[in-house]
Amino acid sequence: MKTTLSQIYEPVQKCKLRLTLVVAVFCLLAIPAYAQITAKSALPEDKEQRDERMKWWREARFGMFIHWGLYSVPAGTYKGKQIPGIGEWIMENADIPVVEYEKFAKQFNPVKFNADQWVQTARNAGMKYIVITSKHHDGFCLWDSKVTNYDIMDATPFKRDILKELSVACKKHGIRLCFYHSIMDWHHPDAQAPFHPNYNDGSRTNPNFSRYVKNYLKPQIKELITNYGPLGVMWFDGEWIKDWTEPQGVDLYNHVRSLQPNIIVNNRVGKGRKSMQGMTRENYFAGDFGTPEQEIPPTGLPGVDWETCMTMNDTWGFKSYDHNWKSAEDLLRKLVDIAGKGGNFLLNVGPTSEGLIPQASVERLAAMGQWMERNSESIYGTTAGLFEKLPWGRCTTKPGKLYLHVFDWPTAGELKVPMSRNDVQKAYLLAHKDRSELLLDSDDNGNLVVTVPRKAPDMIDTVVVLEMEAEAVVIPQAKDGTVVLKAQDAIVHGTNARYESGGGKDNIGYWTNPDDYVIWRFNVIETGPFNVEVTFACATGSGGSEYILSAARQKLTGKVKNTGSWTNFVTEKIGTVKISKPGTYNLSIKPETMPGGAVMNLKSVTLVPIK
Ligand code: H79
Repeated sequence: MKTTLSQIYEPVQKCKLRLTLVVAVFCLLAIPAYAQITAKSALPEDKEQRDERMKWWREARFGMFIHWGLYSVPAGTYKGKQIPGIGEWIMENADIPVVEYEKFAKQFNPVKFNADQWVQTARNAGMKYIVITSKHHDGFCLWDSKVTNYDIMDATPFKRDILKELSVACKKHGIRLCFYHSIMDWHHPDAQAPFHPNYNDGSRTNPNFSRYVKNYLKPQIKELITNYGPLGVMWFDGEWIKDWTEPQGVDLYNHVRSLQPNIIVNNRVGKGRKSMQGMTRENYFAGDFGTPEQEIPPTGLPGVDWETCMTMNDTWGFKSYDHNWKSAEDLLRKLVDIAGKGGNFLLNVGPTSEGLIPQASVERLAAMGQWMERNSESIYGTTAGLFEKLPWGRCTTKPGKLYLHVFDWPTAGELKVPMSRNDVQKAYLLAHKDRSELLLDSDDNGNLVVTVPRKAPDMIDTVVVLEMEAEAVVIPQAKDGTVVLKAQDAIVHGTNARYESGGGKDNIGYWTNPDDYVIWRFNVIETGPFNVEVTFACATGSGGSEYILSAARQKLTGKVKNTGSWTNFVTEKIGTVKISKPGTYNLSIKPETMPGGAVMNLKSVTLVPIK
């Protein structure tokens, strides 16, 4: 019986409705390929259990792929010829016979390999997990496998269990260890080895393939899952071969989960993958997440887990002459683009046969790490941003927070966001330690306008954080058209200024820090020009502060005069503003200078319609 995700998650009677909804969403978005990934598991699991299992992975957002094996020895060149294609496919692409390829094992002696260094390189980049090739298509194993001698201990001069050393280093540095494992095997006689010179021949089968699965593939997976501590992910690949079937995929999925119930398995365990887009075609295939390869889906889908895997140059396994590196800026923006769509980024390195991650990769990872050090809050634990398209960049979100990732900095110093000013409590630059607040306003089209520095603080991606207001107070316009903004309704930003009342006071007082400012939000239905009147008090000797009053994106300047005492309030007209569209607006008062000990006691601002 085929079990769908809906059936696992919800009572049976709801199943049809949910499927209809899912289908409706697909039709709306017109991306039928991006179907729900399903864990068709013999282990019953409800939504809460699945969410719990996927939690660390969803929060991690950024991982390191490591393609390492014998192919790093030829490094893209065979018998003096540069072989086109991805480096780890050289055995297939150069038609190398098994016995010839095996000889690379004797040359594989990566004495410069340092597991600690690799893991630190990943961690310093901001990566939370590592997926290393326990075995790639060529069949060579990076650990001491009991079912073969074609491994690091028995076939090479190196004789160190690479996976063991990595598992120790990962544990030490708090990185999740994960294994990539190829189902396809060009070395095993019961798998694709006899297909030489066409190991990847999609039309051929091996009559002994099930023997390979039973006596070799599954025992190896058991070794990997039982001997290296808790693993994050089993990442299968090479599932497209004709011999591999969906029932075998389900069986392997359950084999893995039965050995470590909390492990996560990619969708290439089964036959659901739709080409390199990597997502699962329908609701009926094994695997926990989709695996777009070398591409970023045009949009994400709510509730669908996926991870884009990608190379930094044009190969996964090391090729000595591939210098076509993506820039650090490009890679970082890809990470942000992916996070903004709700996916993970699995970024590849292909170490050399000496055991070193190429310097070009190390440099790019370091640059990404520098940005992550200041901005990772906008990546980890975020979900897809609210906006599908933003003209200047991307957006990620967390409860109560929106992270605006600005790639193209607005030269006018005003960042426009297609949302209501009313929904936002405050804004600041994530990388600025003091988190000083940015002015917020609305434009005539109802866009939020964030006043930002004129020069981009970060050329690659400046993150502006919007904190969302819990409850929005919007002051209504009175029937006669006036808008009265009282001190007690103001949102006060800053350290000292606050509302005070009693003893003749009903005002914003203690305004002794000129960086403090106040904002009201108000509604206008009756449009037109308004006189702006400010009611304030200021003790003799403290006068002279100048301030900017912004209302509906117009700016007025005011100067506080002495009124005799802190409770002797006077009303002054400081100018006029014109509001031509009904809507919700801001009015803020921000000091420019404060020659005395305080700015003023501010009682109210009134907009009086000019009839
Ligand atoms: O390990 C790296 C590569 O060696 C391996 N996957 C990454 C993570 C890989 N990349 N490309 N390929 C394998 C080439 C496979 C291409 C195809 Fe197909 C296999 C074309 C047809 C069969 C997969 C299944 C893509 C379309 C259908």
